[in-house]
Amino acid sequence: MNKSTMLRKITGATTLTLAAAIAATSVANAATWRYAHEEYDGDVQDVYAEFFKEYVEENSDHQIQIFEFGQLGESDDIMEQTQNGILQFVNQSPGFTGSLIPEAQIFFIPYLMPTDMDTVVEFFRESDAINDMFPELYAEKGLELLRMYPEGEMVITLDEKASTPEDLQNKKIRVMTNPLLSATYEAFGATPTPLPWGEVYGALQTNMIDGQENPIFWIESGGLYEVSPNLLFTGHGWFTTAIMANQDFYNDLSEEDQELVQEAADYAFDKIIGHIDGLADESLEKITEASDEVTVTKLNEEQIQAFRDRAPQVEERFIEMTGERGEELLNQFKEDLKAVQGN
Ligand code: 6CS
Repeated sequence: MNKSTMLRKITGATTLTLAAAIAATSVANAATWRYAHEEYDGDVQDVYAEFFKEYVEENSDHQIQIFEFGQLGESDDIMEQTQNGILQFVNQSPGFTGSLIPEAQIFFIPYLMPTDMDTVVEFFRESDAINDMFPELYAEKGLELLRMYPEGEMVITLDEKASTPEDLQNKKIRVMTNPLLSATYEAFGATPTPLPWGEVYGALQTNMIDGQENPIFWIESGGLYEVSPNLLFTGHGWFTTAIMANQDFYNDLSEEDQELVQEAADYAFDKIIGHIDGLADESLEKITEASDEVTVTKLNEEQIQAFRDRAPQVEERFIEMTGERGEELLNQFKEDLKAVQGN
């Protein structure tokens, strides 16, 4: 064997060994990350999760395994599993996180958020309260907050038509399990009934409760209109949600993987904004086509004012519950809102 053949053989062998070593490392580094959310196939949180998965899988060797509502329990269960490190990612809404992080209840101060979708979206993109202050609050609970995003405007559904706070007297309205949302419905004149999601349809069907609130797409996809057919548009808030990671898991990721996760969250955010655009109108159309029983009441400005007049007491309750930090967050929230509303 001449010298150059020998050299080629050695170099070839080294290259092969190196390639095998690199392949082995990348397989060893390729992980399957578990991600749970609170909704069903094709709902907003599921669409977000699918876009997140698509980005991660197209841009790395990692895989995302998505768990939908019910596969691992209720919303509080998937949060606990994430805090314990069993899950790497969880999508949980402030409606439930509010019992863990009281400041997250800010989304339940009625009439704080505008109704116009473009303004709401710009607020989520630009707000310092959302993008700088909230991550610190979540970090205290071992959570890396990746993104907060809106799902749709809140609509009340009832057993009877209603248009005033007086009409809500003695109505048992299901709320998500945070105390401030109960304060909102007390202020609106109703009797709030906190329940986890899994119990809502049955409770409406058996008249244990008289109504509930949710965005229209969810009222349609969950068939809530079948058992709670009178829709009331009060314009009092948006259903907001949040995607986060277990913080120890996130901190142990390489810089490259942390960037990948952040980029995936941003990619899914842009996609979900496109997805929710027009979704409420489409869902309302499906509902009215599917049922003759459904009534739709959209309050006018004067009627809305009767509900809005009751918002200050809820804001006071928020400050009582959260102290100086909550007040600081609220001030920043309002400043950020003013900035986007001015545009
Ligand atoms: O009302 C609820 O509890 C549920 N609503 C929506 C829109 N998503 C998940 C949540 O659990």
